[in-house]
Amino acid sequence: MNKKILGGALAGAMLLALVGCASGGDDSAGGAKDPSDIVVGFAQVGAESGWRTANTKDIQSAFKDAGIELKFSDAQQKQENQIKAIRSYISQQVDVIAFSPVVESGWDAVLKEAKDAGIPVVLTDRAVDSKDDSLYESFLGSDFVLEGQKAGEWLVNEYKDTTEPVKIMQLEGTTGAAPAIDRAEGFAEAIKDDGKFEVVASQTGDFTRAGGKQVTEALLKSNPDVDVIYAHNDDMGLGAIEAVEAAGLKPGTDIKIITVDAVKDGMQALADGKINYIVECSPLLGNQLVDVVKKVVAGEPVEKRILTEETTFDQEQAKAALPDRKY
Ligand code: GZL
Repeated sequence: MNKKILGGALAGAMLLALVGCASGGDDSAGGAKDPSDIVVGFAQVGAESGWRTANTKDIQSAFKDAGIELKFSDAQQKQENQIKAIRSYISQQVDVIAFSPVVESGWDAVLKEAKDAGIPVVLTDRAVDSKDDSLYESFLGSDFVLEGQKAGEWLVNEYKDTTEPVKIMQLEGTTGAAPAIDRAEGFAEAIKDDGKFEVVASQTGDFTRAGGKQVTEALLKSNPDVDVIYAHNDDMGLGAIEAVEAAGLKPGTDIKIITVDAVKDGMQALADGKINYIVECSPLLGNQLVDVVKKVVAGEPVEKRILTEETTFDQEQAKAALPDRKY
């Protein structure tokens, strides 16, 4: 290449480099972007429960209202599918990756790939057990241990005037999932000092209605005299109701049922007296996630742990709350 063309090429390259920086092309340094220029990749767990459906709907509508592009994937409750989706978002060079880890473990490698690619990650709903919290900007979701404690505390109070043994069947969420691990831990913590309580059977129903029904049918055969069913979510509790009725028993009366979530179907069963107590777990994380994404893109600080507000419902409270429930 002769000197004249070489000189022109160098000048052009320098000009491009300047323009690139000037137009904010280098996002790694942060800097507010118009929402319409932000692209987020979201790797959802699946569509296993009423809670998940409500969570997906809320996140999609929040990003639509914010004018931010949301690439969305449904992993059908398989970790390998979530990892594939995250890798795809990395190759598409999205501005932020958000996801709800289906299980706690096994994320460090792919989260390091995102970090090395300069793409910030936000955890929503469920946590990871990684020791390196530099792998994500923030974890936005409920305190599942507290949810389990609230369920156990209601049970302790419900049986405070009896000394008879109380046999409990526990329907666990997805094996290895943070809400399953933590709700079991919190519940056990709350009942441990009262010797009349015994968890006589505990098995995963994978957070689904079908799983709750199948497991309850099986466990009732081997434990026909259980007094209480503690289900880690409404959907498994609704499946348990079907199994209890098929066994000729009255759910909420012959066998008390406690669940977590407070989705519409669960609240209706509570109002109808088939469930006795529900601990709320809010799926409405969309607006908070939009807020975190905007701050992360703008290079503003975000809290490492953002808790969601939630309450509890007994049967009377459910009747009053049902007309206004959003999900
Ligand atoms: C809890 C969420 C759980 C719900 C289930 O935040 O991860 O997963 O309790 C859902 O209904 O399947």
